[in-house]
Amino acid sequence: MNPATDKKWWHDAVVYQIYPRSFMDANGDGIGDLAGIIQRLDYLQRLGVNLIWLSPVFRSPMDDNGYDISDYQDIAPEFGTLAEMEQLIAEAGKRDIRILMDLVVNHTSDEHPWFVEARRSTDNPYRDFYIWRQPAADGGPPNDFRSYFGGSGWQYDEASGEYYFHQFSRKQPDLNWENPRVQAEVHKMMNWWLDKGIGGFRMDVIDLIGKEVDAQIMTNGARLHPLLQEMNKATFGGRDLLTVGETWSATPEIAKLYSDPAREELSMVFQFEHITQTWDEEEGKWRSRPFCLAAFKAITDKWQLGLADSGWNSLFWNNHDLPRAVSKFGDPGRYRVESAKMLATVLHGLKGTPYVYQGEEIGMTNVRFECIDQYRDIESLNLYRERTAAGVPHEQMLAGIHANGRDNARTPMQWSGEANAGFTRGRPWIEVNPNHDQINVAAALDDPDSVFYHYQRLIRLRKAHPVLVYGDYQPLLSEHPRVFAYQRRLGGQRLLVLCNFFAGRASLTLPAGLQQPGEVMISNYAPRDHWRGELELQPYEAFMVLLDEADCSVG
Ligand code: TEU
Ligand code: CA
Repeated sequence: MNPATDKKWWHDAVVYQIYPRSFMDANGDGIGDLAGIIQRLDYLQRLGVNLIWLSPVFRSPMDDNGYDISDYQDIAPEFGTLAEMEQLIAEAGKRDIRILMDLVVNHTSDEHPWFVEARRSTDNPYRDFYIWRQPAADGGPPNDFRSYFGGSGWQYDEASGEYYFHQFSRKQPDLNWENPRVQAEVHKMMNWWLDKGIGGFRMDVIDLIGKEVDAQIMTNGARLHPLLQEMNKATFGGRDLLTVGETWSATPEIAKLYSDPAREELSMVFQFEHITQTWDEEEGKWRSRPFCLAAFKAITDKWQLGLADSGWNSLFWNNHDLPRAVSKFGDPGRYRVESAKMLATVLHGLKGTPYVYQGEEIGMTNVRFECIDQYRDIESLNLYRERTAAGVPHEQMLAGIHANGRDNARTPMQWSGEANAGFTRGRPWIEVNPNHDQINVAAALDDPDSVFYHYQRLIRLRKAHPVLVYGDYQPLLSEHPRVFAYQRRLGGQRLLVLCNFFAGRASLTLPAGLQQPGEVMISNYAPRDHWRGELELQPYEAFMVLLDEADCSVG
């Protein structure tokens, strides 16, 4: 990719993800809404982000908090109205912020008119919008595919005596993307939103739409990339927008298929290897494995170097499905501020587009509800029930939910130390994290040393320094057990990033060629005036140095 010729407006952008149900409640019903987001746009402008990834706000029975859509061209009443959505797009635009809508088209809600029609009879014109199969010989599900949310992936339909397929909840039937009418309807809907001036799409589990159900091939089916090329041509292609696909199955090679501009598919994808390496082989996310820096380094090297020449990386620590960054990869206790800043420095120094999940910019942490009834997430509740029924001890499942459950990300945004963290005047749909008295936006804005201003500075640095956007990535000190270090090089410019991932001190000596004078761009401790000889980093110490242009070859 030649920065001179292939520059994109979003190459130096930073995206902020909003989970609308938990961001800001303007009308006191305890549920976040569009009016609440509009109220907080000045805060996001102050942070400096350029795009908002808005998790679904479409009409939905909320079986999976909006990832089960019953009308793609209307807004869920609890979130607001179409007029408010258009106002959000306009008000954000005034602040140079564009909106990415969440495109959830691997499945719809079972209350979507397409499915209501499809269910009427086997010869209904919408029947083939979904995936139906005869029962197996024993009258049971056609095969043993398990839903991600527990139970079989097949739901029996009394009326027709057939089963329909759903990879998520039974209220999220999978669409049949082999049906050209499905493709055309989705393309029409996407253009309807594009005509409203949005900045692009985040695409939910997009690696699943090319599935071959009878062969139990769910990800990376043969039709996947042709479907995305057709979608590109029929909708956002040629409109210079940002599109990012959620692809749990991607490898660097596959990611290049999606994000090589010459292939006219997507701008980038979310890959999750740095997340799943913290999951147990057997139990998956329901049993955590300790964070392994060596594994994280290897994964980061692979993706940074793998997409160096073509394609583009997305960069994130957390989102609405994942535990909070500082709790997962840092220290939510004594070194919460230092480790939150370290994680931000590591991520925003890499090549690709950084994503900030709401609350990450103030160092919000995981929550530990002691009672399963305090949880709301369909995945956690379903799997808790299924696994404890199968004999897994309550304590073990609760520990899994404490570590990796999705509600960790979904407790209300902490705006102040007041009641309900200033999120609502009503009763929040899910309890607020009790530590909001300490961790909240008001306190962060009052404290010049807060995590907020560290994110603000990183976002500004990305705008000011092309080396942070286009510089080649080069790992350093790869064998160091406690420090993650790398450099970015663009022309004669070299930017050095050094990060201690642990609460203990860490000693290191840089290659001679990097012990050169330079300017500390950002640090979570008092800036150092040199990095010659043996250095001893403080707990979670992290800093970036722009080395002087003089002779900077690696020793
Ligand atoms: O997520 C896909 C997905 O597989 C995760 O839901 C799942 O939780 C996994 O175990 C990671 O923790 C997408 C959306 O991001 C998620 O919110 C939806 O629930 C899901 O698709 C279905 O739309
Ligand atoms: Ca509300």
